[in-house]
Amino acid sequence: MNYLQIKQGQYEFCFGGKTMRLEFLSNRCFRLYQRTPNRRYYAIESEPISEADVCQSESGLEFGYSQIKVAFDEENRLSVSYFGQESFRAEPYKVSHETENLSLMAMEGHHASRDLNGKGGIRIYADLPIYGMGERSGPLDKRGYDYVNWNTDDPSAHVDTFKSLYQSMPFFIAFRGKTSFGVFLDNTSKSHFDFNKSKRDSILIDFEDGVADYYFFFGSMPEVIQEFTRLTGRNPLVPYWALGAQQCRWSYHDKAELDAVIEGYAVANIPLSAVYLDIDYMDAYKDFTVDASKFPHIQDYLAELRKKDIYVVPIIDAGVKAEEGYFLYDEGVKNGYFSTLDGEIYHNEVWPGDSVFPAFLDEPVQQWWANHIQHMLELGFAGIWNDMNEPASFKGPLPMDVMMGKDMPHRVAHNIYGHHMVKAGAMGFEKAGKRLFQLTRAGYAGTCRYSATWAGDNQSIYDHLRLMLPQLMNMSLSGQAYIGVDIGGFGGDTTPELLTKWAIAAILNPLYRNHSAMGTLPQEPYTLNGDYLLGYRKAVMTRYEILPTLYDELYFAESEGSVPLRPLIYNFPDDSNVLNENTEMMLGESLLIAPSLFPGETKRVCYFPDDFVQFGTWKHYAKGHHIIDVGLTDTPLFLRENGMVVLASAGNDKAKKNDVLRVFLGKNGSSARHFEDDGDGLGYRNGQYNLYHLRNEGGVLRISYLHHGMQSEYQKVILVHLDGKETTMDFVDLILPA
Ligand code: MIG
Repeated sequence: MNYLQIKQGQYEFCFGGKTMRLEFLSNRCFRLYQRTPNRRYYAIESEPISEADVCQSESGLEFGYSQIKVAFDEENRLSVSYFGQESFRAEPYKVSHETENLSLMAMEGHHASRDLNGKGGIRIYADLPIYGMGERSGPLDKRGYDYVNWNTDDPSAHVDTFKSLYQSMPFFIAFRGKTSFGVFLDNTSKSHFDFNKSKRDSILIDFEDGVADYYFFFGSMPEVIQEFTRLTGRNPLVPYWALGAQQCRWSYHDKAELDAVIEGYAVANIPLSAVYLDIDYMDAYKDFTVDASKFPHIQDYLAELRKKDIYVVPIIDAGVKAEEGYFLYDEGVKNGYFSTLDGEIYHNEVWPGDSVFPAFLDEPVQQWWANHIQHMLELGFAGIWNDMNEPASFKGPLPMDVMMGKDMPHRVAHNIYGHHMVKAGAMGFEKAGKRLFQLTRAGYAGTCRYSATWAGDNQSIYDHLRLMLPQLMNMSLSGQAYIGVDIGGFGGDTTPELLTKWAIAAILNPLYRNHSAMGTLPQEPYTLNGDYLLGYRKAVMTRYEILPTLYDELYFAESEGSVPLRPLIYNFPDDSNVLNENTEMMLGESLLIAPSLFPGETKRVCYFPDDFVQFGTWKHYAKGHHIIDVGLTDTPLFLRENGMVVLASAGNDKAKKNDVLRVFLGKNGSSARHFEDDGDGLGYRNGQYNLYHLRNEGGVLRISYLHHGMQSEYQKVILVHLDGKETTMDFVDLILPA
């Protein structure tokens, strides 16, 4: 086979009838792609540099670097090995279409399962557990399912057969312990991933437009994810307040209603850190306006709430009201900032009625939007909640030719429209010099650089409580760190039992936000009574004890690419019991939750992959299956005995750190790292933080600095022993000299 060496480590040859390039980006990653002039990158910030030289090229075509070998044969087959073992074989692939007439079936409301006109693709011969793909319905292990990457706002109940939700993440991990591999197709057009569904022995990938651009990653699951996020980016650390309890509803209509919510929490004695303003705070649903008849003197009001440690996050929608005299519309029209069709500004309908859509893919549009976001932040809003950015539209989907930026038709811009909306938003935070806090509904690979994600419109049904775990775990394994779903369920009426069980099941979720839709029964926790209220409060208070670990994990996610919320298989890759564990989740290495996911249930089976002790009761559970209590006021949260967990003091009701460091010691030899900074601002990026190494040496806690960049706030240390007994010491007495 012929090939061309473009430069050191970069080769060009013909594969599947296309001119392809191959290059190694590291000893864990190679890229196989169709070279295109003027290619732009979105998931990654710029074209990656091949770091590696090829050390071998012999018969047929064989390239290798470090432990990765890639061989191509005359039949266009590709075979990859890692550490001397075959990793997978692959070949170019094109979807063959079903020829029957499916229109009658469609008339009855059925969907043909495949509706792609494949332009290219790849068939990978592998039959392994599959994780990742971002925000999806269905189980943790995706084998046997297929998914379409096309950001979709479908408010009907998200069931296992859904192909698409709001985000597109063309990335997955094929799990095989230390020699797992990951695949990322960096193509923003509609693509389709079939995991051993139509062909039992294969993973099929195809796409509708654009070109082939595959990245293959190798190593253990954590290594594959780390390498993927090294390329596509990571969620920056959120402010500490964002870890507290958050309350939302569509909508709190005015100041009186919002005050009542805050008061309700106070009376019920449940901590509250943030509240959200849904679309009705705006004047006629116009972005960047506040209806002063509902929220007078918004700046003063926000400042007043801030004094009570309540942060306010307003919604911003992608659709802009088309109305002359509205500043945003006028500015956009004047400067050509809106998406166009055939050269004219394209209109559709969203909440404000007749609406237009910023051409977010253009840099000047991003700058313009960023200025308005900056203004919102300067008013005192603490974050931005980005909605309807698939983009959603009421009068049918946007035509495929709508231009969402220069040379960017909807067809290829769709999946990255929301991505660029929050990119613009993040620029606004930068201009304001503030630590980033955004939520987005739509997204693509790499979007987490700019925004965190909540999983859109779930419903108040037990199926969606159960969906939460595998959905969040797979988002996590796709490199999204700060994530959550609406606690209690968004659509439909929740029940007291469902709401309380949800609050418990979500204790470890990075985003802890209760939200519900217009017209549904009130869902704020203070509307509960009896054991429901007790259970909800206890869940929140428990969460407030684990805030330091949550914050640590989010810091490590940004700085090292580890995963905060984890399926058990991430921590226990050799334990085949947990390959598809959909009902338990871990935070970091040592916290495990096994919540009730059914009505009426008070006991359930829990599998412990190691020895654990229950939080609060300090009951010991040896590795294996056990029946545990999951009543309304039980706390099915467990600490690993071979681990150490950094906690806040019992009774902590503030989403900020204080002068007490509380540490569950675990067994002799357990250790942890802990991060301390001032909880907001950007100082930590300039070294203003402390990183501690904590170690249990024969029952004695030893603390040393891994990084010492600020004066520590800690005075006291509370040691929590395996049996729950606590001893208090002075912080200075435990610090080892440097
Ligand atoms: O079409 O702003 O997912 O969280 O409350 C509904 C109203 C529009 C959808 C979001 C939801 C939000 C709602 N929005």
